[in-house]
Amino acid sequence: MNKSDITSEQILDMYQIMVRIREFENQAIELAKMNLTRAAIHTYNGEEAIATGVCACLKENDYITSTHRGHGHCIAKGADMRKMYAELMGRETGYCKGRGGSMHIADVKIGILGANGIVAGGIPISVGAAFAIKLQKTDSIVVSFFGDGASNEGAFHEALNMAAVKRLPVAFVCENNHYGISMNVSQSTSVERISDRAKAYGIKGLTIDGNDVVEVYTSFGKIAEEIRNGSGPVLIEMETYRLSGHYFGDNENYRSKDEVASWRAKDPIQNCREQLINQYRCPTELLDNIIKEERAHVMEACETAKSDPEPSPAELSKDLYDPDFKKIEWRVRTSNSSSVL
Ligand SMILES: Cc1ncc(C[n+]2csc(CCOP(=O)(O)OP(=O)(O)O)c2C)c(N)n1
Repeated sequence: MNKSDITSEQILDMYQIMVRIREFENQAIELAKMNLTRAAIHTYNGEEAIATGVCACLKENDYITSTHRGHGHCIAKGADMRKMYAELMGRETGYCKGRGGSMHIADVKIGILGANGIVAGGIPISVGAAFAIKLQKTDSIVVSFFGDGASNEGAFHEALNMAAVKRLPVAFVCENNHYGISMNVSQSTSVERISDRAKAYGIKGLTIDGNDVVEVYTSFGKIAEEIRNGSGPVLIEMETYRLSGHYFGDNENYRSKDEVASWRAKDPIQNCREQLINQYRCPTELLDNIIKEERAHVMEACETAKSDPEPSPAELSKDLYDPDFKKIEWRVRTSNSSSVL
């Protein structure tokens, strides 16, 4: 699909998802301020166009792997926000029964193979899933979301090589928000464009504007079709910026206020809103109502999760270890052999 073929309804739907993600994140920050969250919170503010535009091209039986900054990917792929908030707050009703927190949200039934606290940890998982799809001969594809920092990890390079050798149906989506915690990409990365790294693996690489949801949707839509038709893996760098700190509590002393302001002017939600108003004559009341609706929707999910129970102390270790693991541990401890451990 070209940009000119996209309808105002499709853009409006994506605007709504971006607003949902932003509202979710803003409320997550409020929970962190109230000390109700149980682990670090890395918000996706400013990067919403990527998860939204990419996931709008996916089917339910397509898969994604995510990162420590994964709330937006999960929401765009259809995760249940009440279960997400419950997980953030350590409640029994959360995605991991409150044992995992923000960085461990997964919903395999709808193709979310997991957020991941290990930088680049999701990339090899996406390659494994793509290998399974190839063996099963279905038309699903996998999208691996990761940051610019992750592209300097060994796992990224090994995974791209393996995916290229096997021509696997996987899209590597690098969210280049210019920082790995406090380090600017120009100090950490050997190439001008992260997409240049595709050449080393003999695959297609391209860079697009990750703050323009229409561009993400149309460019990624073409790539997704190519991958579905057997092109093999593609590396797509999407340029963006995180408007909030690396995590809740970051003092942000590694970047200037002017730099943040220059990217705030390129806020993907505001961009999309302006496109809808100026190019499609969309009434502002309609867009304002979407914000009100999504805020109410998010608040309802949050308030319900807040009143959900915490795990009982007696059951805290339940579901953390494989029951067979304990058996092995017991056998080792009671063995007479001194060479076992
Ligand atoms: C293997 C590993 N190394 C280091 C860390 C600590 N860490 C957490 S987030 C992060 C920065 C990641 O940067 P990037 O991949 O660009 O993602 P972003 O935070 O910008 O979304 C680091 C180094 C980690 N979690 N895992």
